[in-house]
Amino acid sequence: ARATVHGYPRQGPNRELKKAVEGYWKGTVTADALAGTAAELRRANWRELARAGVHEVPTGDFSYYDHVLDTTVMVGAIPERHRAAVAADALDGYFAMARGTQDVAPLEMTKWFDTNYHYLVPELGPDTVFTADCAKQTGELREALALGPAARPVLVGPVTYLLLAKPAPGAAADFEPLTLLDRLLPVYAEVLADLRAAGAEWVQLDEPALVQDRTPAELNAAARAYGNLGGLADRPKLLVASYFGRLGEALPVLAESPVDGLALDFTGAAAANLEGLAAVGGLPGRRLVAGVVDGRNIWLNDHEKSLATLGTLLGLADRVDVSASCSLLHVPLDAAAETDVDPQILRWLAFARQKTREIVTLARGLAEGVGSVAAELAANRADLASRADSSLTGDPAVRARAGAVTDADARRSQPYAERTAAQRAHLKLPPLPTTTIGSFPQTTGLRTARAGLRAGRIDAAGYQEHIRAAIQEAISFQEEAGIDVLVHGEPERNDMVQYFAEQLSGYVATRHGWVQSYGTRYVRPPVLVGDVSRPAPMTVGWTRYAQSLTDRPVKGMLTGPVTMLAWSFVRDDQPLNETARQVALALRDEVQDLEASGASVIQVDEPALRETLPLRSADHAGYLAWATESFRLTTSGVRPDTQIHTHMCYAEFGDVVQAIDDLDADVISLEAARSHMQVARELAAHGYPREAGPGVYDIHSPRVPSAEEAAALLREGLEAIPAERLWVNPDCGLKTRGWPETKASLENLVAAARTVRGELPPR
Ligand code: THG
Ligand code: ZN
Repeated sequence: ARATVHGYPRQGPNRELKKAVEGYWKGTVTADALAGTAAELRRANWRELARAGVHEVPTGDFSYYDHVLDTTVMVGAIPERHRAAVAADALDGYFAMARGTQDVAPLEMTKWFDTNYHYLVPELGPDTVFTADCAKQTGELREALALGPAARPVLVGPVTYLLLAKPAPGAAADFEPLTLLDRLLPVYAEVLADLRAAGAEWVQLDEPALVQDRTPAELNAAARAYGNLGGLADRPKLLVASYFGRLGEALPVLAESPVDGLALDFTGAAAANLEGLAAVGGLPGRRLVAGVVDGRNIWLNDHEKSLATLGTLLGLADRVDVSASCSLLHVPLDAAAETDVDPQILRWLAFARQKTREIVTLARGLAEGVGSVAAELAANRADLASRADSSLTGDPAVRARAGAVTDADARRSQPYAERTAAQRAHLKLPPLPTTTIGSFPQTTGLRTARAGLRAGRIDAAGYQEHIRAAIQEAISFQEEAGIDVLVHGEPERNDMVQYFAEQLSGYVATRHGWVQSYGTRYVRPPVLVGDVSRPAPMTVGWTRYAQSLTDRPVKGMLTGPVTMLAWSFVRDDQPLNETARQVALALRDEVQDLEASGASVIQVDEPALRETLPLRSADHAGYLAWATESFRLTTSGVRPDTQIHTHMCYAEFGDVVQAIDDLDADVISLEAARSHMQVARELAAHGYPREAGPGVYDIHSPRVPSAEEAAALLREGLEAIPAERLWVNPDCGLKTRGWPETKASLENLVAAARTVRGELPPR
């Protein structure tokens, strides 16, 4: 048995890659310097892995921006609108596809399965012509081989690549990219031949799309793809990898195909792959790469359990190697960098570096017997026991409270139809009320103040002065602009999940635990370590301060329990729904404190509700049940005349529209400007009975919408939703925008609302 990994964090210990790429965009780093930094980061990873005892290192997993975009380049599927830029300069063309330019829109970005990583969506049509461009893959393979270790190129597999694509502009909306498979396979064949010529013994083809529900036609395509590639004469050995769950009906398809090995996920519920593998008679004469170390959460591996799984697997394949379940891209680099985390807790955590050592230990234990790793196993047992026995993870008061929750606790005291009248009487808003989603521009002044506070250049009082000034500015602007329901603008929050996690007991925040979210953007997901409670109010002070500056209602702003889990590393020692319930109860206290301090409108955002939907439809109902219950538990302790808002950041929500209704929020704001109020029509078609604010201002671009444009969208919205239930707001928060365009856009939004109010029939 040998140790390997599917992929490694790309950014470097101090996010050197982010700095180099952003420097290149600004013009302060040359293309040569960027290439040099990137090559050095790759070499450092390979050296680190080889020194740790990894026998076969991955190559091609590195990316300047995104590995799916790299695959688009590899197969030559450059969209028509980007071809001139790519022809003029490959690197600038690459970034043009990723970020767009003045003249052309970028590729769309979306979530990589159920992770917090975003990839760039390939655009394919009936006219797409594929051509092989192997330079990146063969170049990186040669670099790694020159350093010494065995190396295995990792590619996005052809079936997953096509399943992740969308119809190109101009193609029919129902065009299925998978129909291009026969055209794509010869290009993969060429890449494989080139990689073999460059020295690859093995090549890994990633097919995570096969852990989702797949139709017989899609499974048939997978069988054809691997029948074809496996049958090539001039090819390296093929390792097909799947992860993020169990393969189910796709497992026999892959096991029967003429490939030389499979890499399977055996963590969590994907342990079902073990029975699946046994059911097909294993992989006699072939290689199995066993993903027994969780590649997307940060908890220590249970070595005894993993060795038991590996022992069983030994009987099911010719050769069993050890890896993480998926690329280590989804975890931070090094837990040892976290000098502020309680050492008692730190010993339970494994980031990429620690996971690599775990994999090496397990491979050695499997190859040479457990006696060869006795010390490591003893330490692992002690670390696990220290977590199981720790008083840091359990809070009897929290458990008692969560255990006593009843169905009634998660229900408002009055149904929507009754409480809406109370809210109208209480709030006295005009028809088509205007509001914003919550955040206002995070200026460099604010960011400098936050950095200054961290570095000790300014003290807490000085920092609070900055925040107060920002709130004053936000309130006076909104009053002048004539907005009806105001926000304080969230100047005190960097990342909202991080902000709340830092204040809740049971959560641990990291300082250096960066994980790539998209391109050069990273997040530091906090860790849910123990039972969650709220030692003190988290937002009440700032909201009350904002309310003291105005007679108009100021919305309280919170992040909901589902999103607090989705963007964190979650506990693996209790079911997700229990953690969700604890977070919901902590947030419920905040909601009630906001109400007690005078807030009559409170917004609880759930941008991650849709993206956290399980990959298999059989698991949807169970997830949506606890997700909606935890939202209602958060929001249902208020008076009938207190209005609960929620917000979600996307336009596609067909598969969760019933769940949105089940949240029982009074008002929902959604993205809609780009799709011309499509969501308003979908809500109406569903019979959604509550108030809604489909966005009339696309905040994803600095463009200022005119008042006429916003009014036109509003009239479209009115065709689906009656005036007494329609709100006027932007698509999303304004954190990433600048003040000048924000002010101009919101003034136009208010003007549009006034114009359209004037067109309403008298009541
Ligand atoms: N917070 C968290 N996860 C998220 C989002 C979020 N996942 C989905 C989506 N939003 C991802 N979007 C972004 C947008 C911007 C940044 C990261 C993810 C970003 N990051 C800064 C950077 O890399 O320079 C660092 C931010 C910081 O200092 O914390 O700009 O909103 N949790
Ligand atoms: Zn949003």
